[in-house]
Amino acid sequence: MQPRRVSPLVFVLAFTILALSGCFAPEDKPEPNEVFMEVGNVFVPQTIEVVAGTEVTWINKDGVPHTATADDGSWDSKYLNRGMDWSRTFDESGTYSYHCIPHAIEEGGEYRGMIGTVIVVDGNGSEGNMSSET
Ligand SMILES: [Cu+2]
Repeated sequence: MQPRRVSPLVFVLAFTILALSGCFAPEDKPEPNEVFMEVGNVFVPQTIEVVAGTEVTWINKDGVPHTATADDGSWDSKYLNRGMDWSRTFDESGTYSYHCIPHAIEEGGEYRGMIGTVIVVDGNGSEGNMSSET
């Protein structure tokens, strides 16, 4: 019986692809309602758009702690270590700017560095149809 021969190159290529993907889970990508905190102090995606009522989950994929903290201070994940997650449901449409406390600096009300944005739109497509503006 002929032994199955697979070129060692196949293994090398497969390993390289997995290694380059950041870890050994090839499908480790954020879901539409997820934001990853990743190596290099970045939120991925940096801007996420969701329908009102969606629960957004931040997951720390990095080895150092991060936070997701609203620029206006109205919500805060507190420090998340690797593998930890935190969720918040966005019921009101609008644009929510947030940052990571240890990796962003504030200058004149604007944050720079590890920053992100959550854009919340109305589910029925009637953006701007808020109760305050009749
Ligand atoms: Cu951070």
